[in-house]
Amino acid sequence: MSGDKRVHTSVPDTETAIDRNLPEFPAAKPIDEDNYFRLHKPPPYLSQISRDVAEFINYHHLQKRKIVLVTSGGTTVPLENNTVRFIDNFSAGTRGATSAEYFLENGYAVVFLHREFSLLPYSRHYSHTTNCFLDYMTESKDGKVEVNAEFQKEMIVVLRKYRYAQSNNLLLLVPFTTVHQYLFTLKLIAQELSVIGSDALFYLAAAVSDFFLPSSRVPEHKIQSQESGGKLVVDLEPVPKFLSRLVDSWAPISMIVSFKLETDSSILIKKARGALERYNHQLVIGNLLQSRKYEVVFVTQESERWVRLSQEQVDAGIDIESLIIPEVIKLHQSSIEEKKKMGL
Ligand code: 9Z3
Repeated sequence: MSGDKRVHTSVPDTETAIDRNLPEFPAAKPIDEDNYFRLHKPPPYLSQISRDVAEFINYHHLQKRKIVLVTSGGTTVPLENNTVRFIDNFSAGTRGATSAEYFLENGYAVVFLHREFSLLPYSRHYSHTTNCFLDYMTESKDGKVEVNAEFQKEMIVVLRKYRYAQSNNLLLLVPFTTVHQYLFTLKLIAQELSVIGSDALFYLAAAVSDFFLPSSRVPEHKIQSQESGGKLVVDLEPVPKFLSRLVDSWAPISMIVSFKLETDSSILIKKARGALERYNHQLVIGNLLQSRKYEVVFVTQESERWVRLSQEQVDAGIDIESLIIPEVIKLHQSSIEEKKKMGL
C-alpha cells in the first residue's frame, strides 16, 4: 500500500468515458458561470478537499487568524480525455509560492491552490533551480549525507520557516491541473471561506486560461492526425467570468486581489482598470511578463501606483513579493475595518 492519501490532479480520469448526454454548447454564445457549473461534472476528489479546507478554516478561525487563498501556477485545457495534448498557460508559480511565504511570515494561514508540480512555498528555493537537489548534498567522512557547507546558512533559515508553518498547520496545499479543476475548486474554497467574511483574503495569482473546451466536445482518445487530413483545428469557448461570481456571490464580504498579465506595456493599466470596473473588486495588480519580477502596478478604484525593486534590491536578490505583500495586508486591514463599521 502506498499510503498516499493526497489528491493528485495531473493524471486524467481515464475511467470516465465521455458523457455524450451532456448538451452541446451553442457556438459563439458565452457560457454563463452558473451554466458552466451546472453542465460540467465536478472533479471526483472535491469532497475530500472540501473536508480538508473546512477543517483548516475552522481551526484558524477559532484562533482568530486571518486566512488567505493564494492561487498559483497555470491552468491547462486538455484536448483529449485520456490526455496526451493540452494547452497550457504560462506561470512557474514563483509569484504565488513566494507571496505565500510572506503571508505566512505576516501571521496569515494560507490555502495554496496551485498547479500540481509547480513551485511550492519553501521548497521553491531548491526544487526547480538550475542545481539538482543532490548538488546541495555532500557525503561526510563517515558515509552520511549532509548539506554542503556553502548552503547551510541559507537553508537553515528556510528550513526553520518551513517547519514552523508545518508544525502550526499554517499551510494547506490544494492542487489543480486543468482550468476545469481550478474553477470548481476555487468556487468550493471561496464558499467555505465566505464563512469568515472580511477576515478572508483572495490573492489570485494563478494564470487562468481565457478559453476552454466544453466536456461535450472533448474526444475520449488521442486525436488521430490521419482522420483530420493532418490538420488540427481547435474551437475553444471563452471561460466564464468567474471573478464576477466570486465578488458578487461566492465571497461577497472578503477582499479580492486579482492579477492582470500582459506583454504589451501600452495596454496594461487600461486592462487592469477594465477588470476592476467590470468586477468591482478591491485591487488589480498589473504586471508584464517581461518585468514581472521587478515591477508591478497596484490599480485601485482611486489610484494606480507602481511598486518597484531598486537596482540594489535586485542585485541583493530581494523578492518583489516582500514589497507587495505588506501593501496588500495594509489594504486588507483597512477593508476589514471598513466592513466592521458597516456591521459586516
Ligand atoms: C499573474 O499575472 C502572475 O503574476 C504571473 C506570475 C502568472 C505573471 P510566475 O508564476 O508568473 O511568477 O512565473 N497572474 C494572473 C494572470 C491571469 O491569468 N489573470 C487573469 C487575467 O489576466 C485574471 S485572474 O484575465
